[in-house]
Amino acid sequence: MRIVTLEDHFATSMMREKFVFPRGFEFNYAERGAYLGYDIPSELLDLGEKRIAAMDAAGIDLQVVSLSMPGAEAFDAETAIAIATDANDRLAAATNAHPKRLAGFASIPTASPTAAVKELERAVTKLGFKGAMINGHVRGEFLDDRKYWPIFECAQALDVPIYLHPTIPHPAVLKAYFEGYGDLCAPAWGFAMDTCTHFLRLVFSGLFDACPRLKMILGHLGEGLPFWIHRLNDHTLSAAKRRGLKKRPEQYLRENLVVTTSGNFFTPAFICTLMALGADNIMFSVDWPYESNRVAIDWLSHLQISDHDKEKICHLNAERILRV
Ligand code: GRE
Ligand code: ZN
Repeated sequence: MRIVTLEDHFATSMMREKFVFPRGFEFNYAERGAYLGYDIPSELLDLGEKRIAAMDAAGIDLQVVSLSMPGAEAFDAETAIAIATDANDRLAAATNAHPKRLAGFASIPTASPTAAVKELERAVTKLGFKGAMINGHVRGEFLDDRKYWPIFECAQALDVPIYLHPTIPHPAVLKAYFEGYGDLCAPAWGFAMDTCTHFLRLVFSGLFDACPRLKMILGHLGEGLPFWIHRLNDHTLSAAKRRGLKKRPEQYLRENLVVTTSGNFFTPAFICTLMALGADNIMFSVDWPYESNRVAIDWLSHLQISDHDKEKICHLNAERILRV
């Protein structure tokens, strides 16, 4: 069975040199790497043989690769343009060298929505990328702000998805929720909190009424949102009307959201996601190199679902939504 994954990251030296982790953010690359059995920072820098060897060892056919968190979102417009352009050019060289094994999601300089639209167009139409990955808030600003909507309008017009990826929680949240508990602020919990809240702000802002065909991808089994659909919907029906939304909140989660399995290889949570969203809206993914290709594939191979659902999750949905 063809296996496509779409939350797999790389890093650039330019981004590393320019980024300073904020006080209070804790993620221990060395500890995580020791647990997984390889060095995360060096795997992130590879866009060639080492990456493909690790895919081969697990049986992954195609990775849709993206610039790692924090991505261009963490920078002012001028720096973000330089980082995104450099990252996209490097990624395009890799996808051109290995067109059957690697594809790309664009990095876009969100701090300048005009430049972000231009770069998204270039990445999709000239570099052959499959969509864009946005790493959460833009230095504390969420994308429900109307000034960012041209990016979503552009994605809808190009018929490509936007992958909303976690980032370091908003500075105020980092302080209020995680001071003294920094170990919880990243993949363990803070990433999901920040990303779910961001996605729900987009829903309640009316973005998906303005862009009804836009597909947004959330990783980590939808960051937990499938578990919340009933309670969320039940408690916001009148709020949604008051805000002038055209549909019930849950409808946007069914029509505009697709999720991946990245880094959430937990069968009870997967079954909930499958029941809540259906097999057409779930795509297998890993989150390399923060997660192990082998662990992900081992989990997948033990999933007791129908062959047709597995085909959808492993490649048919990605082929439909990303045209890979
Ligand atoms: C991820 O992509 O899931 C990730 C990062 C950075 C640190 C940890 C992590 O981008 O899991
Ligand atoms: Zn990731």
